[in-house]
Amino acid sequence: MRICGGKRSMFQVSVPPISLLATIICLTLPFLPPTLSLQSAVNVWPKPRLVSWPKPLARSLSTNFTINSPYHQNLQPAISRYLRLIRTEHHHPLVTPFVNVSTSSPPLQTLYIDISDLAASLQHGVNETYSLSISEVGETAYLTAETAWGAMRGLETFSQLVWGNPSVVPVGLYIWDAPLFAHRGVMLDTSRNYYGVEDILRTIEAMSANKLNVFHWHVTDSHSFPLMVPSEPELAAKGAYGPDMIYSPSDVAKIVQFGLEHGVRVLPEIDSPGHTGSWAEAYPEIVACANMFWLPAGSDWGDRLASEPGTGHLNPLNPKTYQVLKNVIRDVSMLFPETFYHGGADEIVPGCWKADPTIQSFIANGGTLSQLLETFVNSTLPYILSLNRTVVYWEDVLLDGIVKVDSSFLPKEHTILQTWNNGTNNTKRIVEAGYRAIVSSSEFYYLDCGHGDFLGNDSQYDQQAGGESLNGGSWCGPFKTWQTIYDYDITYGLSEDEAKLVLGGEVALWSEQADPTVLDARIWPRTSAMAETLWSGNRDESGKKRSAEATDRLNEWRYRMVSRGVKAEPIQPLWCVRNPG
Ligand code: CP6
Repeated sequence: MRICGGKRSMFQVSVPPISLLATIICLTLPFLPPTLSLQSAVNVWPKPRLVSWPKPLARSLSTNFTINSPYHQNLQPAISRYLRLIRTEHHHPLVTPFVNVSTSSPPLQTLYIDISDLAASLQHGVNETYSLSISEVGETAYLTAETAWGAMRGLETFSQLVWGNPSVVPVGLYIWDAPLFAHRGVMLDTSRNYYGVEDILRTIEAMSANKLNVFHWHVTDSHSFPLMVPSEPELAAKGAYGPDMIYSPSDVAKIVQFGLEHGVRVLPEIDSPGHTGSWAEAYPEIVACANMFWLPAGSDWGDRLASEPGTGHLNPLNPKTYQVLKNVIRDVSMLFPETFYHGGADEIVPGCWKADPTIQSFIANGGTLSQLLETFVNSTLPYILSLNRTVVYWEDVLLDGIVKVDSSFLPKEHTILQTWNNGTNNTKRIVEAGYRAIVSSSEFYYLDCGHGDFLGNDSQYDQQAGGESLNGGSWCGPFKTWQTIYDYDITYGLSEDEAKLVLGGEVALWSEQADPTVLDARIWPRTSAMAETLWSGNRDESGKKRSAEATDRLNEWRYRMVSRGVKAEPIQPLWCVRNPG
């Protein structure tokens, strides 16, 4: 029987699992000497691109270890944070590293940081390369980076190399590291359920520990409007779940600043024209079919009112729509320095627009729903570009079967499409059309599915949907394991040139069935799997998928994340640590 999925590295002595003894071993686990298996002391997640560590040597870290770096406004707080972590973490590995701790070398005193371009700002494509060298002798280690953001990545690596009490660090070590993909993100939906600022900060901190660099904030949707937009205060005042469930401008500033100090961009999404039911609390006149549910059983997708109960679509024919939306876009671009602006544009449901009388007469006069979407895009996209932003939309706007726009409405150099359907097929369609793509294929990167059916099998909504339900039903698919996420090749089937248009990927946590109580465990450690694949790939030197080898490393990393305050869920019983399979 195979219980543990790991594959030990060359240093490890494997002990075959003996099922009969399992219970006894589990009971006596805390008393066993921690010597049954051995693991490399260089256990960095995501795995660096190049590690040279010819001899398993380590030496101690001075108790007054310091970090020396040129001044940089956002790097400075990161250094203070890492200094505290490095001095106090005293990580106790699950598996004792195989290493010789030198007693003759002096303790490591200083990490010296050298940065060539201190002015580089945190934006898409910024250089995150770093190299780290810790010699066998001498009191100083060196971290060299092009930018402050690369230095932050290197500091994270350094912090993961330190373990034990008193602390030791591997020496005779050289690491060169850089990401394979520039865009490595987590999308969080704060509309279906509300998350406090602290939950978001904890998520950003854990992201930076995994070398992820984009927090895609799906802040508004049909179910609530929790963002205080200064020039449209009624949207949140009426559309949020409550006065204590609103992100104020100072909350946003705090999150953006926290992101800067962690090398994480905060990319806002104001989903429209679909997914805007909550806007109707303040402005019912600009929202079609607000709060209507499903059409009767048997109706096809084209006649549906909703992608899920409680929908609403902005009405592209009402001038007031653009007055409100442009105020929102302008304020959002002032609140978020990020140069990408996500406009949503997913899941236009024909029946919703068709329920509106003004739209009915537009259609009666020969207008089409695609023309409506084109009107909407043409009335908002140029405005977004005028604010020096690059627009991100969900793929639907170009690829949807029923309501989409002609590609002439989406300038290729200023529009990025985020794919979520049909795996790599849709990625290919996007890049073949000449657009840059962000990959969030739901079959791999949607974290929300698999924990039941929020509509309920026999609810009136489910009946009206003809038995097809959301986020738990068959089309949502099974729970995505970390291996499923790890093994996904986001550029599969693309030519070299097409692959260059794939900026990277994002996992997505839609929150119909998630809130702060489950946040950490829903995201971690599965998102760590994507983090490694996008940073250094999912294959070993021989080109084979390395998820088996990654198991023990991920287990160890998950354990370190937990001790750093992130409630990442377990991927194995502790028993597996003692009985590698
Ligand atoms: N909300 C918004 C959602 C989803 C999307 N957009 C969604 C669709 C299908 C699944 C999960 C989530 N809940 N605004 C799609 C981009 Cl399975």
